[in-house]
Order: sequence, then structure tokens, then C-alpha cells
Amino acid sequence: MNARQEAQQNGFEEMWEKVQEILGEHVMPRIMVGGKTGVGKSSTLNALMGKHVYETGVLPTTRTIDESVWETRDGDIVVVEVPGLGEAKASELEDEGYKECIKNLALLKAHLFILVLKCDDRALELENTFMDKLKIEPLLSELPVIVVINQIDKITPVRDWEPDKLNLKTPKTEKEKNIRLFVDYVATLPNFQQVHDKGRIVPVCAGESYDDPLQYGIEDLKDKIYSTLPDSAKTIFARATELKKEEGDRITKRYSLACAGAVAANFTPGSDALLIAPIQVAMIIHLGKLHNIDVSTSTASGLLSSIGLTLTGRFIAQEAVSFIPGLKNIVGPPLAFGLTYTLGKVVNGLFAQGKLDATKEDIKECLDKCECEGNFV
Ligand SMILES: Nc1nc2c(ncn2[C@@H]2O[C@H](COP(=O)(O)OP(=O)(O)OP(=O)(O)O)[C@@H](O)[C@H]2O)c(=O)[nH]1
Ligand SMILES: [Mg+2]
Repeated sequence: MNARQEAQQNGFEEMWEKVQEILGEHVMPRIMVGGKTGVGKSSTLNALMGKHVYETGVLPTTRTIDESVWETRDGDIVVVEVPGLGEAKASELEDEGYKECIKNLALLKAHLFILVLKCDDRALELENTFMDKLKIEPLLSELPVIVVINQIDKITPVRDWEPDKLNLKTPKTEKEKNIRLFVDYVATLPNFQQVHDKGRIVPVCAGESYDDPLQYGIEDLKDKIYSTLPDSAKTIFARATELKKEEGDRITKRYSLACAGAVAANFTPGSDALLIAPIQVAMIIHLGKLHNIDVSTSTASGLLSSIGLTLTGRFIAQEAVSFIPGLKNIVGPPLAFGLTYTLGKVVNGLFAQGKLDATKEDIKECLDKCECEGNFV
């Protein structure tokens, strides 16, 4: 390695470290779930993940507060069940034992709490008291809460359940009106108002199995969870719940902005491409993570140069900046953003098809698709 190459390598490593710092590590989403027995906690989780992971049934399966392990791990998501809440009475939450239990929950460091209710159950004293307890436990008071109102299919009149036609915004049928009444009722309970204000009360039908065609609201719930999770947990959640398009877009935008920022702060003429390359490599690796593809730094660099060449060619023609002498000198933040953005779209498209060794034709095809969808900036 000569001195120049070494300098480049060092620059790369330095930038690489910075990128890692900015973008943080990926962590498994940790979701705390609670609610009375039989409301559909397990069914809701199964519906979210599109597979049967958790036992469902008419017999109680929620753990008691004496059991020490409350975590279940399905590959990608850690679910922390609130022990004993299933059968407890509101007054029991005042017991010393339960107070201890809530303290222990705080130590499990969940990112989010999903409280599941059953539509039509107006006896919500237990849930209301539990929400109160969360507020006073310092480590849990900031925990974001999503309230799921499940089993809306069972609300009267039970017979007409047509989830495709359900309109809860402007309810007209008796069923729509009854569901809406219940949602509004929950929203006015003292400890639920804040959740309502944040738009986090979600009516759903998890259905009788994870792939029940009569489900309702699961995609909406997924989106709410996704947007509530911290960025560090988003990629793995999106991978587990097939939200790859949204997360692919988020990753791409974020790294494109990082590239534009790096270029804006760069005063060394002609070195923009060198500066943004590590960020683009990091983006490719991150997108690999989303699609469960293990991408090494060298594979990502290879992909970057093959896509980069095709891309730069098109961009230069398109932007009519014919004075740019090739890849080495990309001018300005907008072009850095645009190039990286399109690169991310192409890589996301390739990875979605499981293509790591993309041919020129694959790349062109993906690029044409991006162009058709108006993805050029
Ligand atoms: N019709 C209908 N049935 C549902 C729905 N959600 C759950 N069920 C059924 O209700 C029963 C209880 O669901 P579970 O998911 O096991 O409830 P749980 O809250 O996990 O119960 P425990 O773990 O015992 O506390 C099962 O028989 C589910 O098939 C729904 O939206 N609609
Ligand atoms: Mg269960």
C-alpha cells in the first residue's frame, strides 16, 4: 500500500467510525405486552409477525408474578409479558409484591408497552390502575404506550363482520357506531387520554389465527409500533414484520442526508466522492441487515462501484453537469444526496430480490424501475 492509498484507507476508517457513531447500533425491539387473560395478546403478536409463535387458546397462558422469566424471544423480537396482570384484581396491584414486580419490569428495559383490551369490556379498572402504576415508576413513566382494542369483530351485531368495508372515521352501520363508541369511551378514561392524544389507541381484530383473512387494523398497528420504536430497533422490527419498504426508505434517506452533510462540511476540492463512499458502504450493509443478507465491507464496496458507475453516468447526463470529471468529483450536497438516495433505492430493490451478486442488467432494471417510480431527486 502506498502513502496515498494508506491515507485514503485511514480516511475511510475514520469516516467509518463516525458513521457508526451517527447511526448507532441495531438492537432487538423489546416489547412489553399486558392485558387480561384471553383478550388476545398472543393472537395480536402472531398477527403482527405473520406466523404462529405464541400459544393461543381459551385456557390462560399468561405467566404468574412468581415466575422469574418473562421474556420470550422469537428470533428478532423480545416480548416481555407483564406477569400476573391477566388474572389480577385492581386492588392487588396495590400489594407490595406487585409493586416489586413493576420495579422489576422497569429493569427489563422495554422500548414500548402494548396494552391489549377486549372491545366491549368496560370493566377497565385493572388497566387504569396499572397505567397509574407505570406513571409513578420513574423508569417506566416515559415508556411509550400503545393501547390495542382487540376482537372488534365480536361487537354487536356480531353477524356482519366485513373488515374490508369497515369505516370507523365516519361510522354509519350499527357495528361501526358501537366500535367507535367503545374507542371513544377508552379515550376518555383519565389514564388513557394521553395515549389517545398521541393517536395510539388502535382498534384491531387479530382474528382466530395469524393469517385469518378477517383481520383488521394489523398494518396500522405495525406502523404505529414502528414509528414509536427508537431508531436503533426499527430495522429489526421491520425485518420481522415485513415492513421493508418503509424501513428501506428511512435508511436510504438518513444516509443520503449524512452524505449531503459530509459534502457540505467538506472544504477539500475534489474529495467529495472519497468522503461519501464510507457512508454509502455503511448504507449498503445496513440495507443488507434489513433483508437478512450478511454483507461484508468489501462486498458492499464492490457493489458500490458497479452501481456507482452506472448511476454517475446517468446522473451526469440528467443533471447536465458535463464538466464533472467522473466519480472523483461529485459537486455539492444536492448531488451527493441524490446519488446516495438512488443508490439506496437500487440496492434495496436488489436485496429485496435476494440479489447480492447483481449483474449490470439487474442494476439497470432496478434503476429503470426507480426512474419510473419518480425516485430520482
Ligand atoms: N374472533 C376473534 N377471536 C380472537 C381474536 N383475538 C383472539 N381471539 C381468540 O381469543 C382466544 C384467546 O386469545 P389469546 O391470544 O390466547 O389471548 P391471550 O391474551 O394471549 O391469553 P392469555 O395468554 O391466556 O392471557 C383465542 O381462542 C383466540 O383465537 C379476535 O380478534 N377475534
Ligand atoms: Mg397468551
